[in-house]
Amino acid sequence: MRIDIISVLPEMLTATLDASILGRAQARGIIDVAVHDLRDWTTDRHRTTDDYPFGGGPGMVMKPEPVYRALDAISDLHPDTPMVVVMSPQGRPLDQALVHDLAAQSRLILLCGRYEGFDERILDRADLEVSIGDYVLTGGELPALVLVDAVARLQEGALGCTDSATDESFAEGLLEYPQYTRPAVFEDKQVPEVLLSGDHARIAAWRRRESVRRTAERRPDLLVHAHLTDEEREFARRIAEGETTHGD
Ligand code: 9D3
Repeated sequence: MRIDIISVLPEMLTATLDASILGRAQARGIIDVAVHDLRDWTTDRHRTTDDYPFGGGPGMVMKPEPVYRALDAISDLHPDTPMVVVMSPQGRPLDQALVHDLAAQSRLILLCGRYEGFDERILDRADLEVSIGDYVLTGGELPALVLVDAVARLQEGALGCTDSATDESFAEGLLEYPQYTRPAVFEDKQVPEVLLSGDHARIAAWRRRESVRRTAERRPDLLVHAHLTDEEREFARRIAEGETTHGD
């Protein structure tokens, strides 16, 4: 998979991309990420990428001409047609289902802004606008890195352990169960007895129940799409409604 990222702060991206799982995936040729400085496609002496908004108002707006030139030039670097993704607070919220769709593309171009917004004509070139959540950041660079990290770990061979990507809680629609390691007793806190029992059926049943419990307590919104038995759904409903006895 090939990913091109356009930004006026390219150094903010390169440092992170060369490190960690992304650096390894890049070194192994699983993904090829290239970072581009938007100013390379400006033509004026000051390498201007933003301007005042027509109609007035606060902040600056990203100019269309450098972005159009960058998209044309970067598209031509590779034979496949890229999916153009603009990182924007107004975008579709990123979730694991969208990450899977993006990971299936052969090419992405990610456009990051550092301004109050994009000239609307830039968005005519976007196949998709993506947000990483409802909080205010200073630009699209960190969201682009989040997207690349999530997409890269789904590429074949990017992970150390091959089934880690499929055996994840969001795939099941439930939060993960509590985990423990040694020692069995730490500061008077005992690891649940069932986990020391060696009874794999009982352990699996306990973990499943704790996943349902946690999801009902912390993220009841996820239960809408979770695959639960009738009994699990009844258990989850009792917890979500705040009943005090959630006995096992
Ligand atoms: C406070 C300024 N805003 C209200 C008029 C608009 C605004 C413009 C640009 C708010 C944030 C930004 C910069 N953010 C991004 O470019 C961004 C982002 C984000 O802030 N949160 C979550 N996902 C994303 S994706 C891109």
